Amino acid sequence: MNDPVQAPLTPSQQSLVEKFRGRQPLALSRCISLVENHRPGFESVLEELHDGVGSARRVGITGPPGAGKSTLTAAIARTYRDRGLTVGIIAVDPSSPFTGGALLGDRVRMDDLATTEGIFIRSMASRGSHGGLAAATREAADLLDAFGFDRILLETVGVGQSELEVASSADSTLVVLVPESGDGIQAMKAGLMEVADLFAVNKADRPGADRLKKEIEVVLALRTGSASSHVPGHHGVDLSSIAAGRTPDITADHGSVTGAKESRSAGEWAVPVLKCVASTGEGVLEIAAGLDNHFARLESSGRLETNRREQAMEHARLVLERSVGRRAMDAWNVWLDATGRDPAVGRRSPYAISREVYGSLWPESASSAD
Ligand SMILES: Nc1nc2c(ncn2[C@@H]2O[C@H](COP(=O)(O)OP(=O)(O)O)[C@@H](O)[C@H]2O)c(=O)[nH]1
Ligand SMILES: [Mg+2]
Repeated sequence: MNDPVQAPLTPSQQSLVEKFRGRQPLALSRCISLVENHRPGFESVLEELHDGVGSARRVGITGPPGAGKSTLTAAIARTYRDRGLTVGIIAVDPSSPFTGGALLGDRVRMDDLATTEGIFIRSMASRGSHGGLAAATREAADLLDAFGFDRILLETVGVGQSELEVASSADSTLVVLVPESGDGIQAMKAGLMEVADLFAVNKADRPGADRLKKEIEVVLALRTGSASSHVPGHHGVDLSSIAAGRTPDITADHGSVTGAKESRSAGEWAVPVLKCVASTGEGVLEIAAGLDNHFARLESSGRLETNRREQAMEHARLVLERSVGRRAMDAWNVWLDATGRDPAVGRRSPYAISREVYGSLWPESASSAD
């Protein structure tokens, strides 16, 4: 059965880790694949490399599909590269334009190993299992961090619950919206207001950017107002719908993904709303500067340390959940092989079966389970 003690590295994993430490891009790529596909021993490799984690700054980039996240991610990466910084990018999107390889020019393609430019891009498919996406992207980002990238950008495909978890697992969360299609309303619905440390109003070359910027600012101001008053927070629902000039049903349940962002950012951080045109690079320097400011605020307020500790705890919880689940499935398969084909099994309740398997999982706890 699974031993809770971390398995030692196989000789080939040992050599992979050595090449990783020697900063060979191919080793980085192979480590990410190992982790992404949960191949045997992937946690041992992560543990082995864990010492190197912690110096990169992480930015989550989220927003509705088509808002220009990939374009903006590439543009931000370019500004970092111009400053001599190295950048690792994870695009959680199987259909990401990165797969076409066009965004950063022909030199840098998805999964390209051309780190000569100081940029490494990796696209990851979203996983179905509960909590799987957050853990998988976290671990891939840890590898980029341990490899030595200065900045890590995590782009999500949309704004579902697990994607917001991914975006807000970074140090700073950038939310990208566009003037068309009533994105301001969408933002309040999807809980984006809660996770944003900075808003980018992209496609400012199109009409309506100023209006959207103002809309977001009004809602942010109302939220701040309600946060500093002594009135229970639920009335924010009405305020945000008034701000949007819509009927009050739209934000009936804008549940927070990560808890109050106010406390995550701390230090009275005023969330900036910045216009940009990602496709031309206009306004992108300001966004990069805004992210720098946010990080500086996190550091000076002590919030960086607290956030990272909380994120590490959440990661540990996910790893535990994953280990227990794996062990349970091992026991399940053993039980199924031994007993599953017995016709009498169909007459037993699922609860009794589950209890029996559970008992084989932790034999010492079987007697006290009932
Ligand atoms: N007009 C205009 N188009 C843009 C801008 N930024 C991105 N786009 C285009 O919008 C489309 C979607 O961009 P993409 O980065 O793939 O969006 P994502 O789905 O959020 O990652 C692409 O055709 C981009 O070229 C912008 O600032 N202005
Ligand atoms: Mg994209």
